[in-house]
Amino acid sequence: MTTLDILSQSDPEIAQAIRAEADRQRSGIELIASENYVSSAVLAAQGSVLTNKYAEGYPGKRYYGGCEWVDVAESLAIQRAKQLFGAEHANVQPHSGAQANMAVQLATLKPGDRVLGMSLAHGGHLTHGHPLNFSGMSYEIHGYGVNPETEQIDYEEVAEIAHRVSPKMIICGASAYPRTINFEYFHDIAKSVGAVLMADVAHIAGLIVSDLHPSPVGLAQFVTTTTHKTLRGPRGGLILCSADDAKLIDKTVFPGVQGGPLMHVIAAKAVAFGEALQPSFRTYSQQVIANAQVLAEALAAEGFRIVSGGTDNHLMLVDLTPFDVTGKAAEKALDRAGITVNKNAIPFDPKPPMVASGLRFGTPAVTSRGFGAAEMRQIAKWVGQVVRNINDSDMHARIRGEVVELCAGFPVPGQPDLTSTESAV
Ligand code: DSN
Repeated sequence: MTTLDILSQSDPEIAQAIRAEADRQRSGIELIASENYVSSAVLAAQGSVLTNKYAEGYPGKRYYGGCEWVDVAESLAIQRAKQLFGAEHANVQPHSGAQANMAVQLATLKPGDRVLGMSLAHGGHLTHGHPLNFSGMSYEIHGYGVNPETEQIDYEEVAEIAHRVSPKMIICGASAYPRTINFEYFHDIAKSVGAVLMADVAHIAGLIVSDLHPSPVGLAQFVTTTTHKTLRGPRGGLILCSADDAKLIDKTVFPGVQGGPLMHVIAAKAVAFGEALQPSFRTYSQQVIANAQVLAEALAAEGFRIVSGGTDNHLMLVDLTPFDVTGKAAEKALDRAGITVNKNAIPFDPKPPMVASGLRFGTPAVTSRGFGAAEMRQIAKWVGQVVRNINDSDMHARIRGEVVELCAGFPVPGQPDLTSTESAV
């Protein structure tokens, strides 16, 4: 009897939602750039009895008894994170990337301090200073974006703004930026204006630990990341810093912004970090990038304009303007065809974010299930057909059938015991 069978008996409604979601993940093509499929080992740790334990504090210094085994798990997670990123200190407790960013900002800034971050409209993140986020509410935010010609970060412009506004903190890192980020340049700019540099590498962490993207460790005073995107771990956050800043960061995460750590998630982080330390993870990351490049070229061949002309990492932004279709309409139509993406603003987008002129595509999840160049070319063909025939529901349904057929040949990692009895497809 599987754990899901047990759940089916005690809570059939939730069990059915999980089965249907597993079916959705298995039978569709997942191209959301921030998603991935974790291994069975990561799932086992996350779904374990460690969820029962309160462990406020840090290994060896807890406010509760009975922490000897969760101390083992957290110590392993810390040691593996340090090894993976080559960092002096790791705090593995942030529940999310947003909380990791909040902790670093709270540790280093006072309300009203000036912060320079990449604007969300050009690929940044809510926690880098959006007015509706704690960062935008607490600090005086200044934004930088991409150059209108190259659609890439204009480092000279960043330097010019930094000298003009003298920020206390500069944030680099992005959620929708397909090009290599020059952390040395950001380090030099931050140093020249005396700003703290925070690098949020949530999207590219897996590429960094695979030596396929330059690392900000040693250049940025603080490095934050989520653990569930290209890093392929459980949903959560991580902060890396020097030994000198260790105490400051630890006390800001707990008790500063969080209470009890999620020990089951921390154990799953340890498992994922262990997996990322294996040579096979680098091979996986190489394939993530290779797939992204093939997909970008094949989408361009279908007539799509690829923002900045291509990709260096795991994602690309596609401008739908040549097709006179919105991101919102394309996302819905592709969903009907079994292809999951998200609408996304393109730089200088005249449309509001909930409509958007573009789509963001990413290859971490499909690469985890074994898709390669041939599948990327096939996906681009389907995307072209759907977007050219945006209102043809019959065609979308036909493509959905073909998608299901393709997906049947590529098992999703981590789901051996979720075989459905009630298919959602
Ligand atoms: N929501 C994430 C993404 O999709 O990139 C960022 O936090």
